[in-house]
Amino acid sequence: DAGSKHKVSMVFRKLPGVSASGMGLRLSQKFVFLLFLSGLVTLCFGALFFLPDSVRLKRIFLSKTETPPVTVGSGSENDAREHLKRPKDQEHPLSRKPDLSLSRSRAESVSERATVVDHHGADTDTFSYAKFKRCLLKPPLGRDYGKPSDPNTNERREKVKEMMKFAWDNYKLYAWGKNELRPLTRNGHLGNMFGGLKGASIIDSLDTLYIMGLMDEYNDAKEWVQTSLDLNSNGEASLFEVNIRYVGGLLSAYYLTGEEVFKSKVLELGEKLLPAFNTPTGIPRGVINLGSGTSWSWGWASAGSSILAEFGTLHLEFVHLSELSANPIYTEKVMNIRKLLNKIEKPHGLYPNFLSPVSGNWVQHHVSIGGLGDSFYEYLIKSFLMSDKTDGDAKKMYYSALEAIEANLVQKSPGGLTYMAEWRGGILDHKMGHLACFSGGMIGIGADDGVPEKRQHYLDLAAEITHTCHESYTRSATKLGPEAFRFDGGGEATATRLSDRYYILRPEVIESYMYMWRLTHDPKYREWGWEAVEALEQHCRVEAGFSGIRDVYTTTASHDNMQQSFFLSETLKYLYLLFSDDDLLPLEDWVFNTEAHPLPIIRKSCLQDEATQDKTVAE
Ligand code: DMJ
Repeated sequence: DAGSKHKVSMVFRKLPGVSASGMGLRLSQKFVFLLFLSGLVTLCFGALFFLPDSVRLKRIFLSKTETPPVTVGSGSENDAREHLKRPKDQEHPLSRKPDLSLSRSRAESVSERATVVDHHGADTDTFSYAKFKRCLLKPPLGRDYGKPSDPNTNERREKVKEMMKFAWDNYKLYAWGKNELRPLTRNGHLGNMFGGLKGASIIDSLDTLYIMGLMDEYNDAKEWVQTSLDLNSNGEASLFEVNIRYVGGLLSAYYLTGEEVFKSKVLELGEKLLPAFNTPTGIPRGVINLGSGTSWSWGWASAGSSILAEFGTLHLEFVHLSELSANPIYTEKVMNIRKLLNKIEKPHGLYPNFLSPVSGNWVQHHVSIGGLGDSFYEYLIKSFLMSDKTDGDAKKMYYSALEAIEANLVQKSPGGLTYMAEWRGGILDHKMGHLACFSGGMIGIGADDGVPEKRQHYLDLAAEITHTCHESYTRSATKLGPEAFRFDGGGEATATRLSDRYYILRPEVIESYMYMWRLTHDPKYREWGWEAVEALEQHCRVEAGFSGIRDVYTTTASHDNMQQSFFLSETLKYLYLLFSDDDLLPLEDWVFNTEAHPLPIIRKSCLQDEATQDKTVAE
């Protein structure tokens, strides 16, 4: 407008050597000005190369060409993709052994380096799938997809695969693209846990389908991710649930298959979760709007608090987001949570379930290894294991937490059953939730890194807890366990309240069987797993899928009409692994997130060695 034009001419009038009329610069001044301008543009453009990959600006200006995976050993991931298209009876893509030798010849290094330079230019920080594969100790799918040599075990494994196919086919038929299948009414369920994100059962199933060799089904799932997984939703999501199912599911699909689509989707989603950490302490709130980034606490959480098992169950996935994006921000966010928890005063060494994201203080003194607390402890030991045993803080925090748990919560019933009670400001509630049954497996996988004099003790404790959880199953009419069982009021390992009698296809007891099998090879764990298969078939299988039941103590089933996505991601995966050889997703290379999505152990020294080799060759 006229006013602003006048203001501009006033400004120029004040500059020495500049006439306001027609901005009459002298030729030499114009030249200097243009030189300065082009210098500035070059500088800005150059600076883009130094920004981390995840910065949006960089991606707009320097759109990266997708790097086809690099040839490793006898095969390549491009070949693998071809194999995915073959009929399902044919070879499973990762069955051909990758070259896992770390001492590659110089010639190999040179040829690989050439590929890296071609596609990534100078960006040596970019995640290399080929490098990651070389740093694994074993092939992810084993010598023969973990096929057991014993025919009886193999038959059981095939049965589990059939259950997965049945659950998947019905989901596909009646609920495709929705979050869960409602098997009685034969329709889909969206719910409000994922902020408008869809396809939870698809994301949760990707890795299970893949390891079972259900390749047609896996390809359908992958295609849905490519064409229909829309991350631009605008609803209120549980940060925890989106992280463990979507972030975890996409991460493990990427690590297993090398398909770029999973990586780009998970990085896009990861960015959307970051605003949840914008609180005075950096402790995220439980609910986040994925569109606007606003976050708040659950209405039911006392005094606007955040939940231990929610903000304490981000570590594994966020560290991997940093790995893949080469952006440290994700690790910084979870390390900040860790720092605060490490520093804060803990009653009797215990971690209460509610913490204020504003003051950083505990809000209530309720401690539980079941719901609200559970996976926080799991992620401590798994962070240590996933860091190739370098994360000393996680190790220290885990073993001191376990000591406090043993001193305050672990109890023995009159009938000789070991269980984990809950703690309310010093008063024990003699109840154990189904969720707490994951702790058998957790204590088992942590046994070996405890102080030498306690290792056997931890393994025994893990076995005792798993035994108690098995008892909670055998003491019911359906041979499935209730949501919570008690050790008071005359009962032992049984639910005394009507409201605790349901079973919603949860995995925790079977999860502990799987770990205990891997650790001890005691055949009873496979037998217990088989009992669960029979019970699921008898009481939860309906015409169009699997459903939870309302009362485990009666055989006249009342179904809840819900096939939970964790049934496909956890319950059936753990059963399948239980009846497989140990070389299917070997624990030397993989840790499972709390939704049973396998994430690889990060071998920093191996990855860095490789980086150094690449650099030397380039010089
Ligand atoms: C799953 O989503 C995860 O295992 C979580 O840690 C706890 N609850 C369910 C399964 O029961």
